[in-house]
Amino acid sequence: MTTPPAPLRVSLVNGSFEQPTVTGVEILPDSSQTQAPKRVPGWLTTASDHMIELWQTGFNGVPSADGVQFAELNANQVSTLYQDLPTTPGTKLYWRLYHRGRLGSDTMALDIGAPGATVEQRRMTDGNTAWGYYTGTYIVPAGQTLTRFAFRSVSAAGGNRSIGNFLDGIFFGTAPYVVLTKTAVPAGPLDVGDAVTYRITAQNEGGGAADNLVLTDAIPAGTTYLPGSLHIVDGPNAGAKTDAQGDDQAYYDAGANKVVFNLGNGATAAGGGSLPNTETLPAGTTVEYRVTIDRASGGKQISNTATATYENRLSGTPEPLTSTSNEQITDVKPAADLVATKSADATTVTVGQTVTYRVAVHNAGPNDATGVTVTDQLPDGLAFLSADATSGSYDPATGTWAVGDLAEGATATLVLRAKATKAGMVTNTATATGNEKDPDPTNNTDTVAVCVEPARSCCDPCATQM
Ligand SMILES: [Ca+2]
Ligand SMILES: [Ca+2]
Ligand SMILES: [Ca+2]
Repeated sequence: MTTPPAPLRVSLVNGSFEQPTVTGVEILPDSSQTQAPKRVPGWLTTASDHMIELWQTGFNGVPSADGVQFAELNANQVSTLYQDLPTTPGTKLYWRLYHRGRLGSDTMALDIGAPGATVEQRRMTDGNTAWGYYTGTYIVPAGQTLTRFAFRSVSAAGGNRSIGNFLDGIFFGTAPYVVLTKTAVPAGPLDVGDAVTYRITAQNEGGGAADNLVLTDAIPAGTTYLPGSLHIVDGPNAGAKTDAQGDDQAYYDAGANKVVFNLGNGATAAGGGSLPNTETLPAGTTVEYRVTIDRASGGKQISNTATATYENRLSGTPEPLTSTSNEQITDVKPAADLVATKSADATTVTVGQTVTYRVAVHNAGPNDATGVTVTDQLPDGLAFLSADATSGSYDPATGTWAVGDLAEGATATLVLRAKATKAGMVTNTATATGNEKDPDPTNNTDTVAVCVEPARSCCDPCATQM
């Protein structure tokens, strides 16, 4: 079953206050002030002047908790900093953030809910010597298609509510949600023996990163893995990978007949890495490998799905998750292995005698054959007498035996008689062809040689001696 579509992705914009780049401290317009040349993307404030205060790490001796910038909740006024995000009711949202006091212990509240009807989720008090780290979850209530995620200043050391409450490294969003898309190139229908390239793209349509991302693809039934074909086409650590296990991020497991790719930022031979959501680079990662189509797949379909396992680490305990790709189906054209055999009843004859050839064409499968033709032109020195075929007919003018259809496992035979007209070695070949792909062309031809000796006359002195 294909993984169902992701719930609406929720992901804060500029949650770590890294944009725009500031020097020291700057008080800048919020994201509603679209005419301002330099403003803070993503964030809105209830302050009437629409100003937000960003700090560069180290300013006044305060280091950032995440990245190189952070925010002070109150710029010029007591206010609330927020983002409104479209949400799918019933979705579980995860949040985490860093909070710190400025002059002493500052207190702030996290409010989440419909705009105008937010509910306090947590009250946080932190001193000015270290960042406090907080995490939590929130289930979007029925009917709530827009959710406000808001920070409200409650109190600040020194009594000035327009100073205090540093914020950084905020995440508020949906769990990671990996979507796998699989294609086969070429699309088909293909022939037995053809190579197929499977290409699988993993994208994280969730909010949080997909951690420990491992993609596994069982080699589809009816195909054989083509050694040396593992490749990370784009994404972290792109390039060719070896079939061996333990030396790089991918391997072919011959015992289980599957390929395994450890993917994402920081992936190694030992395990999967982290794939951020599609709004963050890299926006996904693509791998490929190749197979050849087995003879047994003739006239059938090859079906293949890939699977990814990963973890949601947005809350304390990693939550294991799984995604399955779309089912990729490739049609395989029928194939028929025709086998020609030819023999002569006698391989030594005398001029004037009849040479009897027995020609057979067998269909070794895997599918029924159509339009089967055996070409068996009588060579110089043999004059056609008669032909008896179990199916179809033989045309001595062209040397073509039009067999017609030949079911899988069936054999058609032709008895071909010719008169030897001159002495010498006569070599004669039969070659079978059909409409279907022949997976083994080496057995389509058979040759027999017949020695024609000179006729003995009654006047021949040699003959009279015998
Ligand atoms: Ca930051
Ligand atoms: Ca390898
Ligand atoms: Ca053949």
